[in-house]
Amino acid sequence: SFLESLKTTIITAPFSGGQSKSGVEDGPKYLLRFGLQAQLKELGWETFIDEPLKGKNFEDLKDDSTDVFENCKHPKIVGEATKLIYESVKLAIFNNTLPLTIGGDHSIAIGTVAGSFTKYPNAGLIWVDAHADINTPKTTISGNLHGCPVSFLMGLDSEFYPPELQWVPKVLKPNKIVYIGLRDVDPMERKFLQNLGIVAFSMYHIDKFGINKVIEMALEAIDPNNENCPIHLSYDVDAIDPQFVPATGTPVHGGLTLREGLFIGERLAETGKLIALDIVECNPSLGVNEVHIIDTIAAGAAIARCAMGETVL
Ligand code: Z70
Ligand code: MN
Ligand code: MN
Ligand code: MN
Repeated sequence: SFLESLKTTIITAPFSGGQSKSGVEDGPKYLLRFGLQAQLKELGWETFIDEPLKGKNFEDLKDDSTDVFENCKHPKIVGEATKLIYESVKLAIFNNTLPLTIGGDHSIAIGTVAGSFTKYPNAGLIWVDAHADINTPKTTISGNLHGCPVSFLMGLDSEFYPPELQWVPKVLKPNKIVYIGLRDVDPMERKFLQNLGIVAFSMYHIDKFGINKVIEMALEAIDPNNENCPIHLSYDVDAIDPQFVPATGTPVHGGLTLREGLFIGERLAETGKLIALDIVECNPSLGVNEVHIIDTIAAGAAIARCAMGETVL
């Protein structure tokens, strides 16, 4: 294992500037109120909390209509927030703790992955999501930067980046990321996946092979020569079907069952290779009723626990 002992830093990332719906910034508060920290302690983890965005009011800054770059919305606050998260993840990981970053929208992974790969340059990234999040400032149709984190980490179309995001180290090679759960991919994103030869398992592959086989293939893809590469898991809860996880910004039908979603975490815990974990896109404001909110937050917390070693027996 890459950790000397079970120590984790829960990094709160209450940020919504990567997309247009408000409420996702409340994800960390709800996950903590649900008891996530105590649940991890129960699993034997010594827990620390870091709040890198504390004292910042990014919500108000979302009204700044000058914070645009071409079609991209809010590059300034995304650049500033992700830089703070990057520093926090680096500190956590160099202090021999596992950074568990709780979002917030998925733009925060710009900071988390840049941070973890700074310590572990040969790491592999497992991106669990309905979406590929590999648009560039040139290809994005929505202009939402939560649809772009992977491209910044790879340096795709890098001559066309907003100045506030030029700090991002280009740590990710196409053969070190693998996707699980895709079902809503933009045409230009699909081109990137094809042209770069990125290994991606859509819902079609999960139906065809089953989730266990898909994870085995995913693990093989990011570490083909069995070099004990560490793993960063970036988990967008919208990978799971909206019947189980309804309170999220971009729900897409036909997703993972809750069990398939948790199995990914359980299987990764079993590898002993996990070095960083993100749980993103829990948006309590988008629950139509209380049950939706509880189901979504409970699922987010359960993913974290499973990936951090919870077992039934
Ligand atoms: C689309 C875009 C996205 C999450 C939506 C959607 C991206 N490809 N990611 N919700 N979590 O806007 O670029
Ligand atoms: Mn995502
Ligand atoms: Mn998504
Ligand atoms: Mn969204």
